[in-house]
Amino acid sequence: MFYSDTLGLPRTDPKKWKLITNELGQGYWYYDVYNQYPEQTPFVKHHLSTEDIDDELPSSSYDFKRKSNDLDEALNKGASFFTHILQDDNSGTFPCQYKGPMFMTIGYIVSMYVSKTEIPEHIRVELIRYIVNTAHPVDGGWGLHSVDKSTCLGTSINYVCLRLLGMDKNHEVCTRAREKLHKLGGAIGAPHWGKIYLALLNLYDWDGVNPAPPELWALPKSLPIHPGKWWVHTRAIYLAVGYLSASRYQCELDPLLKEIRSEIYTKSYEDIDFSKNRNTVCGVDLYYPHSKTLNFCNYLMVFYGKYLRPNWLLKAANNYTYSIIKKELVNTSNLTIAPVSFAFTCIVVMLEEGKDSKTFKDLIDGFKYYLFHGEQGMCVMGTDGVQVWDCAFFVQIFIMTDLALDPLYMPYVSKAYEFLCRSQFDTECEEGSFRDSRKGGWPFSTKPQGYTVSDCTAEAMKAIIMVKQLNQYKHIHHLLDSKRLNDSVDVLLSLQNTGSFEYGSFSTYEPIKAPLFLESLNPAEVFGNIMVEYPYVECTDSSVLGLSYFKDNFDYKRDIISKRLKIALDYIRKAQHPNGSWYGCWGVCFTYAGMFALEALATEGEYYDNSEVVKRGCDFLVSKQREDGGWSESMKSSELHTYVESERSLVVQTSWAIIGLILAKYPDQDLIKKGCDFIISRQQENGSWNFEDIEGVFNHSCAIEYPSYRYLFTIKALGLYKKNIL
Ligand code: LAN
Repeated sequence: MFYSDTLGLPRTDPKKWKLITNELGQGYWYYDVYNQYPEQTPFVKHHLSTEDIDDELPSSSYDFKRKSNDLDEALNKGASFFTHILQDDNSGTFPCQYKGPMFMTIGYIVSMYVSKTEIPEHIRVELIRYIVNTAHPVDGGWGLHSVDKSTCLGTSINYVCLRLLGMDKNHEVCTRAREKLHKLGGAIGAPHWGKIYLALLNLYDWDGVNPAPPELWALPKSLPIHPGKWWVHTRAIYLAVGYLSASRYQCELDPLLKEIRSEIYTKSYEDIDFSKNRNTVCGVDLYYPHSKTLNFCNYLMVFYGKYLRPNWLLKAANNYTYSIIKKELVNTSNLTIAPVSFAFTCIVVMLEEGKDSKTFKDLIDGFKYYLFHGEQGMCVMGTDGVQVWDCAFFVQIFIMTDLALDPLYMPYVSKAYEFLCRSQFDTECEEGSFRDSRKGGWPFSTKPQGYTVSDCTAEAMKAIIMVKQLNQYKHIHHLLDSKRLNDSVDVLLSLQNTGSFEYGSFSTYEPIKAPLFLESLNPAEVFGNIMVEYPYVECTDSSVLGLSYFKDNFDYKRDIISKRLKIALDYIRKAQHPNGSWYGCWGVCFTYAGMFALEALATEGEYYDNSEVVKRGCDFLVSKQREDGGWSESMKSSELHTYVESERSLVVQTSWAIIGLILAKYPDQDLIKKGCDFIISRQQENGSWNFEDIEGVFNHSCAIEYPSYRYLFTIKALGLYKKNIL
């Protein structure tokens, strides 16, 4: 069944993999040995390079009432490629491998290992390939994300993954990685989450892991440090980690784990005093060092856990934690919010209900929605996909560029619209699960995942309104009535920060609920801004776009929306840096935020020639254009909070800059044309654009890929150029 790839590693047969998706956009990979499913879709053929699909690409004969030129051709070829290759028929979404972070796959491996659940052979082989293929080419280690330097977190956990997956310690890949790990001081300096994974595997002592007491959940709800006020991700992760660390759960020590203990440290395991290493973090990993306050709190919590906590209280706290976990499993159709919390939750469920329980088995089965296969192998993704987010942009961009009127693309736009209609939340969360109202909102990935995001709601709502304005789509307008759009507006308004924190702005999943200085309790060491919600300029921009589009077309709450738009725009203006840029938190970086901010300001009538803010925003972008007409911002900008260029210009960043400039009505059209020419020059013969560099980021330090961006934003830039300038 298996053969070897170039590195001599076993690999599965790419022709046998099928991607199965349901109508809510959830997808999983199936190794179809007996050919039970129809042949591979164009997406799979392209994604795994099993077949050349260039001959299948349809071309448009639609008359755009303009003479065909290079631009038309580039646009049509790009649109044809994107829709044909990436569209998935069942769901109407664009599947992709949402990869980059190198600390997700371990969660799957640990959950399987501690519960002694066997990993199917075809998955095991591909997980190994992914880890091997992403090793640092120079030193053989791994970083926090796929384009990072090697760090102690990345190297220790991925080394452990390979060993648990069955790679021999004398395999060249392991030898190199171990050497690197030892140079980094060994696994003793792994940051908090690394220590937690290792402790669960009995490879680290809980005495060396800073505590996360579950009792915090029992504090009065009004206190600012109550976990219910933390950022939803941190909340979900520490909910499960609180239970695990207070129970000090470790799996049984077996011969393999004993061997690994002797491999990952620079001295013998028995000689390590773990309690002295709670705060030991390898220098290269450290992005957000502990504050003195955190160290003091940790000291108190350790003392409390060791000498003061009665057993009955621990039990009661864990019971309460588990009741919240159960509610969250209902809220998220057993997915929890994302893969890190998911893995920790799996282990808690195993401890509470046993590995033979239905709840546990269902959960383990759910890992399939986080696992995604690709040419480099299989990995756990950052979320269960990018479905709603990509579809919302796709619909908007195809309408904005008139491509949605082309009969060739109409079926795709319809399907994506139908998917968005199906994906709106129509129920509320369980009582007592510390969740806000979600009815009317949209998630980032899929409805089953269960979490409303501000900008995803705004972009999806805007896409739906745009379809509803086109007569050509009349037959599907009824799928979402205006009452449901009103619900979206209500959710969106409820997400705006209107209290004393960052007035007028929007955050991600909830409004800010606790003072921002709580960040000084951030225990994760490798990320910034994880403790509470923060104001985000991109989320604010998208929300402005959604609300202003709604206000222009409907009467519901018009006055309130106008007032809210005003304070949101004030926030956007205030968030601009003195050099005219905006710092972007979810894409790379100033270019990404610049595009969103300029688009939001333009919707409310602010352009280059009538607004000082817009003028400065444009001037900043223009100052970064390169000789070849492109932009080249690197992920380093996000880490360092200052504009850093990569070696060569990049198609996605160039598209973002061009979109911002066109929408801001920047007067120098030659400059814009140069950017568009650059985008076209990088297009391949078949209409595609190649992957060039990682596009997204989170928590200031971790890069993540958005594979659809190189189609969506190029098409938008070229389409806007054609419409507004030519
Ligand atoms: C995402 C992905 C999408 C992203 C946008 C919609 C683009 C953004 O505008 C708002 C925030 C959001 C929803 C977002 C939040 C953080 C996520 C979920 C991620 C970057 C994908 C993975 C990441 C998650 C936190 C990973 C787990 C790691 C932790 C540090 C908690």
